Amino acid sequence: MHSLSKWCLMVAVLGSLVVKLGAQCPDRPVPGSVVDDPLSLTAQNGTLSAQLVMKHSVDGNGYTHYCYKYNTGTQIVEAPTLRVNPGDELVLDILNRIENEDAMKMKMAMTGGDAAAQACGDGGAMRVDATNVHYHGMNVPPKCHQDDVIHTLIQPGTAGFKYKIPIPATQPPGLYWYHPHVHGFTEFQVNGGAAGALIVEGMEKIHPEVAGLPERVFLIRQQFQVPWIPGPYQLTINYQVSQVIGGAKPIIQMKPGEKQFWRVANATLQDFMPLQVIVNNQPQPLQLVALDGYPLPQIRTQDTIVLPPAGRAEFIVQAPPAGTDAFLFTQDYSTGPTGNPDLQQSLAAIRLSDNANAGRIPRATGQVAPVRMKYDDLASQKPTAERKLFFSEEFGGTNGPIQFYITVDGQKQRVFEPNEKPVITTKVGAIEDWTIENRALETHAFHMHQIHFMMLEVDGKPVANQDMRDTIDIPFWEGSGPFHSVKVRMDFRDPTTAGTFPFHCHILLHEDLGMMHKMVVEP
Ligand SMILES: [Cu+2]
Repeated sequence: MHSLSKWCLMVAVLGSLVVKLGAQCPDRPVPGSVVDDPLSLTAQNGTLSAQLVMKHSVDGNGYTHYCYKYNTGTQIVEAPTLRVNPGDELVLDILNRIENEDAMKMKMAMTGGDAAAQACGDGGAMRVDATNVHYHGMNVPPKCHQDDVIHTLIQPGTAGFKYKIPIPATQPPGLYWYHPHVHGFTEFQVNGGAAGALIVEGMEKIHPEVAGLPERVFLIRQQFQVPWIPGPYQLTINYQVSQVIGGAKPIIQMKPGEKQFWRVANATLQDFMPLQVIVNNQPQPLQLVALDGYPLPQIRTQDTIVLPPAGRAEFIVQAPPAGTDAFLFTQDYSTGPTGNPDLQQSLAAIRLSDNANAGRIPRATGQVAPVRMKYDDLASQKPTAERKLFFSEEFGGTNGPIQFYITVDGQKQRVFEPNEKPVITTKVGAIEDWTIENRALETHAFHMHQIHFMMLEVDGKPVANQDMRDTIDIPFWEGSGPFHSVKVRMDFRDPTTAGTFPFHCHILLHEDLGMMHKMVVEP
């Protein structure tokens, strides 16, 4: 039902959707309270083993929750932070206990799922109450029981599914995140809050400046009352609504003058966020340490850090003196004539107090030896292939009001189908330069699975910083003049890249509607 009928049924079903189940998900924090970090689960003796139970409920305000529930033995918490070291194994048991209306299940299944021969997990139809997990940004294999999202389906009520992921010794330390990735329905569960942080430890070994600093983990999520229907939305910080009309703001506690190490994930559906810390109406210098989980070669100072949806930034913030007004803020961001409005708002107030919570403090490691990073030599390599891809949109058609495409130049524009053949074939060992152009009147967020890629050029001009990223914005076309483009370098030398995996727009509605394709890296 990859067609107009799906779209119409979706809208019709959602319009009348009232689920009368009791609360299955933990209560979210009360507006105006102190923002706490998520519970951290740490690896023991080289293994982080945990069970997460996916549940679903609708709160008193009509917002749908999807939650990764974790039982500590004394309490149930939502979406814990998973902390691993390079070389550890992550063992994650996922139980799908979504109980949803029968009508939803019947009407919202998407056919065209994979043949049984390729199925991983329970198989069956892609539908709103099936789930799986993507380990966003991790350089791990796109294989069943690891980071496969194309074939893995965990259906409600089954015995569950076990992920067993060896974390490579070369995995860059930093902030990653996990979230469901069932094609056609990714937006629903992420909209409901199903997303958590995944931290690869060791940043202080690359950047000793963060050793000993209180560390904070903030996930910015976005929630629409009705997913897929454009309209007002809420941003939340660690599940606390950031802007309640006439209400109190979330409170981040800091000691006056204190430096903290903040690890911020843009876990929104579609919000491009120019982040700032504002003190007395002035954006403060932030010491940027890492982007998308990849430590920068040198810490650099910026007063605005632009994060596309799914991007992460890790930076050192210095608290102002006592008695100062301070906020974590996201500025307006223009996504173009047909884009979504990304509105400025304060995400949290920073309250200065000598009694502020200390937060988690990473060990100081003492002597720091120079560390070689995974992609250190990439700038000097010769590409083995060059490709051009482009984002585009078409109005009218059979898959909803707008068709969203990402296309390899020279191929036909078409939306993703689960059974499609990969649109790009390459081999382990390849290094490829891709130019990604945006021919749409809307900014898109390009995301590549399994690897970080290197920024080379924007609009044909070399970038000042060749950052390693996994998600970037490709700015909209103004309607005249040249298209904007970004050139990046893809590194498939690591044998863990072998397999079939997707690249796509990380505006989740676009991804769900097919702005995605597969590529294959042959061993
Ligand atoms: Cu998009």
